[in-house]
Amino acid sequence: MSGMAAASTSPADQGRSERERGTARRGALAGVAAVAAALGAVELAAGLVGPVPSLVLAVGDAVIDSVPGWLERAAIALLGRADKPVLVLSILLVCAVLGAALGVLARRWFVPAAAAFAAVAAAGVAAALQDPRTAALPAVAVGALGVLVGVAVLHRLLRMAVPRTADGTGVDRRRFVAFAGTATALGVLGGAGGWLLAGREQLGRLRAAVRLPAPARPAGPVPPEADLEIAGLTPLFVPNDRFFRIDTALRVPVVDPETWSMEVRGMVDRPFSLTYRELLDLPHIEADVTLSCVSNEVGGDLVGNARWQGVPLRELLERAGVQEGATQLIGRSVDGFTAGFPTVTALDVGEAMVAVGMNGEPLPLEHGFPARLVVPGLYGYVSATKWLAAIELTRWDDVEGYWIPRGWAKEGPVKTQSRIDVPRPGTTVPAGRGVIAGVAWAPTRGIERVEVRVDDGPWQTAELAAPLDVDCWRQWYLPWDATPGEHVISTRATDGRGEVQTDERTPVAPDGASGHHTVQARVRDV
Ligand SMILES: Nc1nc2c(c(=O)[nH]1)N[C@H]1C(S)=C(S)[C@@H](COP(=O)(O)O)O[C@H]1N2
Ligand SMILES: [Mo]
Repeated sequence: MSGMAAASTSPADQGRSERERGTARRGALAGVAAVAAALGAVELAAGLVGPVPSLVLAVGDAVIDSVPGWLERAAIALLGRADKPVLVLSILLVCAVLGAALGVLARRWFVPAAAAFAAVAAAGVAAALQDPRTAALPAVAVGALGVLVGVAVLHRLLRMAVPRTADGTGVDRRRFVAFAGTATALGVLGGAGGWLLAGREQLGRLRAAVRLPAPARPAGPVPPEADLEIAGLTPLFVPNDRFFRIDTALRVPVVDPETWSMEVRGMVDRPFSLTYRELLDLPHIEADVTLSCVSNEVGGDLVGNARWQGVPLRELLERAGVQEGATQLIGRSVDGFTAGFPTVTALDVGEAMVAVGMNGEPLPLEHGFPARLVVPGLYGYVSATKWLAAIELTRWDDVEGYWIPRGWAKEGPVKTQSRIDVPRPGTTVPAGRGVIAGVAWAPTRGIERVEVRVDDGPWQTAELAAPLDVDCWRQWYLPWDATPGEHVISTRATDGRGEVQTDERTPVAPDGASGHHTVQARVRDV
């Protein structure tokens, strides 16, 4: 009895305060989950919408702009390059603490808490509007979305968290934790997604603002006879958004051209580096070059042709002064990918270049913006390094490019190939006057002749489109009087040196597929 009397609170009081603590804790959790969900929605929407920056980063910018200079310098001195991540994490932490406080508050005073939530969002929007690139209406909409999501999550969670009966039953902890956890996880995912999108979005704008200089040595005009424009035939120049893409990058490296630079280094007398601006200011060439992947099967579509613009490798190597014995040129990407080929190729093939332009535009992000290598006559895996960071001169045996230890040949010259595009394999065409058409390539050697054979007939010489350059593929066609039934059509090309494409079938590994492309065509009676 005395013990009871000594206790300052009755068991009933104790129970109540425990319950109180329990719901306060759940209120705080609900607030944090609501903030996470709201921020996720906001960041994802901002990333998707475009002319709205991340609100978190906007607040960060506002903080940087408003802290006194000595504090900023102290932060940089203390944190170094971690200053920005630390700032962002601090903002997220402040948001979480604010959310927890609002969650506790909201148990009793929901409307004032919701209003405070909206005020915080408004502050974020206001910070975003400081950036002249921000569009006002979408920014407000993004902020409103955040408030909506946050307040809805908070409301839902509080209804789950606050006991409906006096004895504290009616709270399903499992459901509460599951809902809060899901909201938080979705928020984190949304935030991460928005982050990735926003980087691309910003970069897209920087890229769109780039003006490529007029090339000092432009490629010639394209005569109309160079593109046959036959329905179903691949165009002479494959549009950038249809150009095949091959790389090891899970997500496209986001390289800011304003801070990017590339180095020419290794076994050279005068190593140097170039900013994007400096690269644009050097004399440019243009070249029509067909790029092929070593993984392209016979008849496959991992091959494309584009008009590339950039600075000849030869110029850069002469400036750097290649040393005796530097027999390999390694292209190193910002993401660590490497590809190496003989230095003599870079010196002999005048069109080998550090490319900044593709079909009249700055390189698309997927194709290596801001700069990549293009080397006519070599498969991409040994030559065409995208998102270029450095050109390194080494001895041939000292360094292996990314794919070499993975079972691919060290040297990768492109094999002569001819592909049938029309008729498409597996389609049925009407009997009568028709056409067989395709493309053939042998970069650095050129295409001299293409032949076509139907069933067991003789090899017939196809008509070739006007040639542009030896590095560029050529379209071809053969008028065909199609008779009803099943047919087997084959093609082979002869390169500019008179060498006929082999019919020996080899797999893509280790050095590219060979053999004739053959399609089955069904011709129906009309
Ligand atoms: N940084 C980087 N560059 C790269 C690659 C890569 O994985 N990473 N793949 C190469 C390969 S194997 C090919 S075939 C070409 C394809 O270029 P594209 O995607 O522009 O068509 O890029 C080359 N450059
Ligand atoms: Mo490739």
